[in-house]
Amino acid sequence: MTASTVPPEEAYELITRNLQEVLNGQIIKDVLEKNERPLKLYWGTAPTGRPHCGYFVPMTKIAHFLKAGVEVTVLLADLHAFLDNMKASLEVVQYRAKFYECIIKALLTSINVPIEKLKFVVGSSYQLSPEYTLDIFKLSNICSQNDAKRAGADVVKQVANPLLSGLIYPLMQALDEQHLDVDCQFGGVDQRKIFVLAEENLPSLGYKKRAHLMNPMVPGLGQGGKMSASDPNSKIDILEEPKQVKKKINSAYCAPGVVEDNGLLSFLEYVVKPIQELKKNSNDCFEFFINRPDKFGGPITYTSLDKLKEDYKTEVLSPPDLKTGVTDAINELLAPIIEEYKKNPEFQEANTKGYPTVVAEKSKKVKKPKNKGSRYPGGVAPAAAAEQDGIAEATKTLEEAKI
Ligand code: STL
Repeated sequence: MTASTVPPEEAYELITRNLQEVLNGQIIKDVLEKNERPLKLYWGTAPTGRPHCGYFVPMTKIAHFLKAGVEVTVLLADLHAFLDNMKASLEVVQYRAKFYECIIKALLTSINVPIEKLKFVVGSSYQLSPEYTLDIFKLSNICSQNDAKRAGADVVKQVANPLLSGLIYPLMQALDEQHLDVDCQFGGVDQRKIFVLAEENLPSLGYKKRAHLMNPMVPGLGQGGKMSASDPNSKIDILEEPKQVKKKINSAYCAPGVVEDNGLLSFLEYVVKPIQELKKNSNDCFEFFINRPDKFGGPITYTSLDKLKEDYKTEVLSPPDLKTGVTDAINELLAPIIEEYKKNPEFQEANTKGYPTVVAEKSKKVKKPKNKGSRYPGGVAPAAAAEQDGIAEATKTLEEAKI
């Protein structure tokens, strides 16, 4: 029995499409060419802040992997969420892991990706085993403190007085490749240093070196394409209601004529276009409708992203008109996910228990103290310092309220 019906070259093209970098692609090619079993891959995510529209970007890649016949595992890295400056308490993180799972399933389903073969694994289900623990100790005997620190530099939140957990985090991510029994790991290019740490050290433990697939970092909606935890408008929640989407997109930074680091244009390039291609089973297609007011030229449909960018650069297409089109596109993408949320009680429970909110008392607006690290005299407790991204304005988490 062959493992995949997709020819190896075609599968490799799909697997590596739109990526920024591939390390050890030969490992992938070998498995595909032998075709004795499916290629095994995992993508890890730490269930911390609320998933936002940026999540569509890795999802289109997961869609490519599944289409290529890859056996895909999503790691819900609950212990990593805990280790990263306690971005989530162990109690609440279980609900967040469930919430992420529901979001990922609803999101993939909404773009017509069959998910029966997609596996979900919660990190703590195997990371507390004696074998895994022993491997952490073995790795800690061959990696220097400096290696571990540097590996986590782009991923672990950098604070004034770093905790030991920030050194354990990258070691565990490297070990996940072995303990999830995969051929390759996929992640953003921000994971690169951890990927290299894994490649350099797993062989010393008698484990095989894995291939690594990296997505580019996609600009968000804030100034210079930045997504900022302190600016709720720079992130659009996956469950955001249409009115809020409109408000957030309207306040997005979008300089006229500037196509570089433009979060709205990036959304079209890395989300809208790949999703349309997936739906139409095509390598290159694009159709984008803008309900432009008559006084500015009337409704228009672009069938080429390059033409749209060109028109934006020459200011034929204005920021407000681009925003109208993107708002409609996002609302169209989110509608089926919100619909699923409204009819799925498990999804709702994961949301309310994973992200409990209280209405902030408007009169008592206290200035957030500056984070000088948790061990600084009078410093902010790590959980508060790392307070969540993407929480609706006028609300704060219960965890924060308790402090
Ligand atoms: C984040 C944000 C993000 C990626 C990750 C975490 C990755 C976490 C992870 C943990 C363990 C693994 C692999 C990946 O084995 O973009 O908060």
